[in-house]
Amino acid sequence: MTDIKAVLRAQHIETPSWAYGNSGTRFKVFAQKGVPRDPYEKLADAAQVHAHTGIAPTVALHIPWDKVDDYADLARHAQEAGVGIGAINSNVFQDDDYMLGSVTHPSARVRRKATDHLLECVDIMDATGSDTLKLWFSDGINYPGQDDIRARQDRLAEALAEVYERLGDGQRFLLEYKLFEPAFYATDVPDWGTAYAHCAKLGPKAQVVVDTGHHAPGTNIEFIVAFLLREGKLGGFDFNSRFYADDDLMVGAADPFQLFRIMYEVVRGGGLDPEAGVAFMLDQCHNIEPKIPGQIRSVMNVQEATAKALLVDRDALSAAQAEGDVLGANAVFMDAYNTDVRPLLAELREEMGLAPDPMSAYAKSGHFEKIAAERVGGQQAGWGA
Ligand code: AOS
Ligand code: ZN
Ligand code: ZN
Repeated sequence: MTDIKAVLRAQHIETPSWAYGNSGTRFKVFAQKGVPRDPYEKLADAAQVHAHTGIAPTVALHIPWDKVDDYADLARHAQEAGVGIGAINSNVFQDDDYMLGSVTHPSARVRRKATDHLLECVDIMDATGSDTLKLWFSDGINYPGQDDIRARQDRLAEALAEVYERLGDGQRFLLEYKLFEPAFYATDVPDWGTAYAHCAKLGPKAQVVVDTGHHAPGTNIEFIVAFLLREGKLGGFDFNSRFYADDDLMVGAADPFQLFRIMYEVVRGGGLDPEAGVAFMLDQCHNIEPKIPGQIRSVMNVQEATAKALLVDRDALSAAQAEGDVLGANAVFMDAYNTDVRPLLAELREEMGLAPDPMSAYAKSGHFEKIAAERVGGQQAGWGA
């Protein structure tokens, strides 16, 4: 039988630097107390999440939001704080130049500028020791006929190939897809199939990242996860919750059952094996809730769903499936989902030398009061966004 606690101890959930900054919607960004003023302070906040959960040892950076002069120094600082640098997220959506796209833009000059930024992100991976580049393109068109859909695919393929060539040993890129927004008529990487096709053509260092908020309502995300894992193309997740669009709410908040179903396919496909290289990242914004507790709660939500997925009695499930016992198979699945795993996780944390409840431990730690007093003028997550 699987040693569930050992698997849960080994699971790593990566928090994003931008979750610690001020955020909001296009209507209003709400400034909160104690928000980091620079990338160093974001790392310090991420270290708090790791200190209380024990399973969030890396932080994703976003360039240029986390731009510093010396990335090696930033990585050293992270290590001192008790965390490592995770995925490097590129940004080819924020400059005026990118109004009509970045790597798929009709102008060769803009495409060059965008690709150069992606290559610069690989330099930053070299300097920080990060092994993952995350690519999300806001590219697309708003009106039929605005640009040539097929030519844009050619331009995308060309840029991806150049970045792929630049990757060193042990480095990879993850290509993210998104149904719509900011482009509304035709997005250049709208779905997992498009991302998969580009990655499959390039080779093993190109994989797909599934952002759970980037699908049409009703999409069976766990099917996508099962398919990509089977093909060795599931590079990781950007976890969050959605009710309507790309809401970036806390993972597991809107639909914990969906998260369980996703995690079951991860377990079933061997995706928790560190060798599988599946990165469990959060991509969230905490517009109205406090940020560090929001991240702690999110890490716990992923952990709870993972524990439930590990509890599925695989032998009983296989037997019921083989017999065509529809209700029996479904019952095995639901039994696991309906199990309260919180006592198990509290026990696990105590075995790891942590407080059983990370939320109350953080609240009692006095960290928030300290940063609220010390930090004045916190940064916006996506400055200028
Ligand atoms: C955008 O919708 C995506 O989810 C990206 O992952 C994006 O790169 C991230 O939000 C940081 O900019
Ligand atoms: Zn994302
Ligand atoms: Zn998104």
